[in-house]
Amino acid sequence: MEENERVQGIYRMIDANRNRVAEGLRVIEDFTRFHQEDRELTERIRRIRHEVRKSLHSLEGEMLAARSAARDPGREVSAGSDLDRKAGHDQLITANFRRAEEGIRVIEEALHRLDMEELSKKYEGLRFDLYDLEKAVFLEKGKKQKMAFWEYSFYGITAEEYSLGRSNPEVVAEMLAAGIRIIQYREKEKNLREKYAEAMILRRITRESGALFLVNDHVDLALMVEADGVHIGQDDLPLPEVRGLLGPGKIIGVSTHSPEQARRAVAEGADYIGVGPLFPTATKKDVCPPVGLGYLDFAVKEIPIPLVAIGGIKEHNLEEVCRHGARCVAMVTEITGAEDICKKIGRLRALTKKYWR
Ligand code: TZP
Ligand code: MG
Repeated sequence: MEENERVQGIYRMIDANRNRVAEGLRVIEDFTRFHQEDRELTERIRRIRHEVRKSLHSLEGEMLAARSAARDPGREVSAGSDLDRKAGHDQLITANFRRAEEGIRVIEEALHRLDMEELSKKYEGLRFDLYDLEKAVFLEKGKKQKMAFWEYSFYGITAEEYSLGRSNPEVVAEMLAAGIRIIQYREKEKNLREKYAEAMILRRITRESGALFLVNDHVDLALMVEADGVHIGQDDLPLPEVRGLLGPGKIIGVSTHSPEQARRAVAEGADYIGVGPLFPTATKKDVCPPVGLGYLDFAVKEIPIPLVAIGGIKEHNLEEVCRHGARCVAMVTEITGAEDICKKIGRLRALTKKYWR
């Protein structure tokens, strides 16, 4: 093969793979934009897509000259694609990441053969950026699925002192049997070693029944027992620091009692907020006076992340809370203090029928 032909082949290879990469990234970008509605991820993908186009600008003339209409590589790539037939979102996204990563790899090699080492290195960097991005997209996807648990559900919280002599694991087992899918381990009295042992049990049984497990206050404990996340209050460790320790994949919930606190929690990246106490409650010793249903109205209207209504909610006022737009409700004494937790939750659920799906 003549040298000229060899070089032309390399340019065509770069041209074709630039299209392949751009197409793959476009599919992922539209997924994060329209399906995940994640602005930051979408921006990151767009940046890489533009970078891939921009960095090859200096070779545009050569690539154009090497491209022949009859052998349009872009057309071959599209025709050979089975991407439309991919079963689920996961497969579709994985296939497109592979496509983009492989395309970049080919461009890297081709540039290397043209002795363009610096540019080749740049593409290597882009490929590693894509690997990170792939992880982030799937992390975000897993988190989204978990946050769907906040839609039309009860949120169970432990409180052994109100549990009629039953242990925290016993009460949680009953909550799970009754279909509660979010459990928070809240325990203010026991020492850390006891909390650790109990949290281990709760993690096991929540996992077995496909429920989420959150730990109140203790970030370290949450990490040790592989909880799904933590719930923190206004006097606990600062949210940005907690996020730093837990990473983006874990759920962080924050108790809020005012619009300012709610807005700050959202700005700092909380995954959900607690809204309350709506009514007087004796369960939380250091809690502020009831904030009232007006604060729930505000949160339902203005806060773009999941909410959990809390504080003094009982069978007799649950409907009112639902009428004000709550789709996730936490009750401590009403559930832990019920003689028959299963029956209690059955009655509570029946009351929500008119408001929830
Ligand atoms: N955070 C705000 S109010 C509260 C917490 C933990 C306690 C709610 O308990 P109850 O028994 O449902 O009123
Ligand atoms: Mg706390």
